[in-house]
Parts: sequence; structure tokens; C-alpha cells
Amino acid sequence: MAGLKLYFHPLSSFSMKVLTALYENGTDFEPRIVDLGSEAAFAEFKKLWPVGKIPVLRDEERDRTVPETSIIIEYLDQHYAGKTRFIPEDADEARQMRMRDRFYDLYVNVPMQKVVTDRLRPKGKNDAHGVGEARALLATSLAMVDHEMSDRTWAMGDRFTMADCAAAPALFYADKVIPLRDGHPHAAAYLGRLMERPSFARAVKEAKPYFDLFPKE
Ligand SMILES: N[C@@H](CCC(=O)N[C@@H](CS)C(=O)NCC(=O)O)C(=O)O
Repeated sequence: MAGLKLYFHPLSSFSMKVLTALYENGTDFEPRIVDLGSEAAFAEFKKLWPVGKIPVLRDEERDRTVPETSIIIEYLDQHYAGKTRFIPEDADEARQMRMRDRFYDLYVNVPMQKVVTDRLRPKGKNDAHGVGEARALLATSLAMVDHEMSDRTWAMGDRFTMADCAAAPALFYADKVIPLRDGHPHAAAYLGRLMERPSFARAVKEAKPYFDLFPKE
């Protein structure tokens, strides 16, 4: 049995962020799919992390439960380092990388989720005002990404880091809300490079069987 267990769902954008990091280095782990649609499965998962957000990493060897994607990837970089190092050694660069990781999580992934999950709300319970705000924030963020990616390969330049693990699923799903090909050529090209990266390509391939569950407009 692998010492590492990942509680996740293949369709979940934040899960894909951590899967990308795991696949980058071929890190051995036991996949534990959490069926968010099953009350019993979700209640069981909440015993591990009462906040109820996936993914969560469990390290049996060290007896550690590690939630939050950025913390999970930092943990992997610290204890299960592989050929791809996710955190730059230089402290200044590491801080800039963490800023981009936060940016993709909070200002691309989170507003994208707000737009998409609103489609799952019961009739009459939609939050049109909140969705409008989220769409506006997403549009601002994507314009910033497009500008920044005009002169670089990866989020930090030449080197693939945790910020790219965050960017990949965030842009993949944001593209379904605001298509990048319409006016965001550099962001679209960056997403194209991310899609060709074998680690993220594998996460997308494994999510495909669940794509029918993605709520369309
Ligand atoms: N800040 C968290 C966000 C995780 C998150 O939002 N996960 C979503 C799935 S992509 C989730 O668990 N949603 C279930 C829910 O909110 O009930 C992280 O980085 O791990």
C-alpha cells in the first residue's frame, strides 16, 4: 500500500492541480475518489477534513493529514521531491511564484467555480449578482494573464513550478466560461502548452469520463 493517499475527484479543478504535481514526478500514491454527490461518502470524508474541500493528502508514514492544494504541493516538494521542483530555491523568486499560485487559485479558479457551480443550484436559488461579479473578476484576471504570458513560457518564465500546476486547471475550466481564443491569444497559447505537458494531459484524460457531470450553461 502506498504511504500517500489522495482524496480527490478527477473532475475537480483543485484536485487536478495536485494530480499535475504528483504526475510531474511520478510520485506513488493511492487514489481515493470522493463522491461529492453521495451524502454518506461526503460525511465520511469530512471526518478527515471537516471543511469538506478536496483534495486532501494523507501521509500514513508520517501520520500527517495535509489539506489545501498549495500546502500539499509544498509538502510534496519538501518530503517527496522529484525531478520537477515546484518551489524556487531563491526566496524572492519563491515569493513571486507563491503570488502567482495565489492569483490563479483566488482570481481565476474561484470565480470560475462561482459561475459554474451556480448552474447546479436549485431553481430560484441562483445568485445572479454574485455570478456577475465573478465573471467581471474572471475577465480582469484573464486580461492580466494574457498580458503577462506574452513573453514567457511558464508562469515564472522558463521553469515549470507550482504556479503552473495552479494555472493549468484554472485556465482549462475558465476557457469554458470565457473562451480564451476570443481576444486572449497569449493565455490561449499558454493553456495549449499546459495541455501538452504530460502531467496535466494525464489529469485531463482521467477527468474525461466525468465531463458529462460538468454543468453547461
Ligand atoms: N482552497 C482550497 C480549495 C479547494 C476546493 O474549492 N475544492 C472544491 C472542488 S474543486 C471542493 O471541494 N468543493 C466541494 C464543496 O465546496 O463542497 C484548496 O486549494 O485546496
